[in-house]
Amino acid sequence: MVTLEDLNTPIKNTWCPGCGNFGILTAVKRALIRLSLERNQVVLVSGIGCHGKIVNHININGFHGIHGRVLPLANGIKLVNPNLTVVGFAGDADQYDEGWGYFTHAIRRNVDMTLIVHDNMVLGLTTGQTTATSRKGFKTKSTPFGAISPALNPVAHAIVSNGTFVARGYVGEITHLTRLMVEAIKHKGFSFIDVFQPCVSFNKINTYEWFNQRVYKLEEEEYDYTNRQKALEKSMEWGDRIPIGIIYKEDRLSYRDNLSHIMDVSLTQLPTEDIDISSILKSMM
Ligand SMILES: Cc1ncc(C[n+]2csc(CCOP(=O)(O)OP(=O)(O)O)c2C)c(N)n1
Ligand code: SF4
Ligand SMILES: [Mg+2]
Repeated sequence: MVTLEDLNTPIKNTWCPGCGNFGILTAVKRALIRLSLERNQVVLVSGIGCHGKIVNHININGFHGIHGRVLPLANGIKLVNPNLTVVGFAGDADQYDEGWGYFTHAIRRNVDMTLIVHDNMVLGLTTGQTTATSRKGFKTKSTPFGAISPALNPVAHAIVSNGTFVARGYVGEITHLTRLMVEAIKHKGFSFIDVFQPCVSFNKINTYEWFNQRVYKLEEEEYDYTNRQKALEKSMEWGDRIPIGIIYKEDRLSYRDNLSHIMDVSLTQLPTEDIDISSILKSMM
């Protein structure tokens, strides 16, 4: 069984002191240990941004991909080797700006993987510009008069795109976030968690203090996450009170399960000895 020490790496961490990414890192490690997953059963994929460095700090197979392309990479890995547990880490600009199209379709197809979005409502690595989840009026160096468009709502969008596991977490609630990650990874189908992850350097509005004053746990109220209509309503709650927890969940066949009539073995199990690709390679020269 994997221990916390097994998961540590010697790579120097360059996140700013107090960055919300540390909370996500701790929660993921705890979740992987709680699920008793062995290292060779898991693949982590990340995009470009401060969040993307997370794969450097977990001693597990990791693919640091390109900006906005966490989902195509993660989906490909899962489809060729369905025995793997695949977890993607994306930033809000990464997923909700550059990677938005992939988001909708991975949800709709119900690919069996987990997507964790580090939602700090800003481009962190590029030192502070607005993203699709920056609130209207949010000022940065490149938008000194404030963002002019309203923020999109990824949680509501995931529900209307027929998502089967839609959740929201907050790094200020690490035990709760760990539980969410455990449930998300166990879910058979596409599981998505939007995680509030304060960027202490470039988002001085959506701070720990800001979230602490607003965030509440759905588990502490009477809430039925299997009711889609109610979930949509809940996903739109924003202001003095912002819910975290599983917002919507249902069971549905995953993308690959729907293809079982044509894919009874994984590509990684097919024999390769008799395959000769030299003529294909030649045609490309
Ligand atoms: C294809 C491509 N477009 C743009 C960039 C420039 N770039 C680097 S990181 C980044 C986004 C960072 O924001 P976010 O995804 O929110 O991650 P964070 O740094 O906040 O974790 C961008 C646009 C890039 N590296 N590649
Ligand atoms: S710039 Fe923001 S998101 Fe990036 S490491 Fe620093 S605090 Fe974290
Ligand atoms: Mg960001």
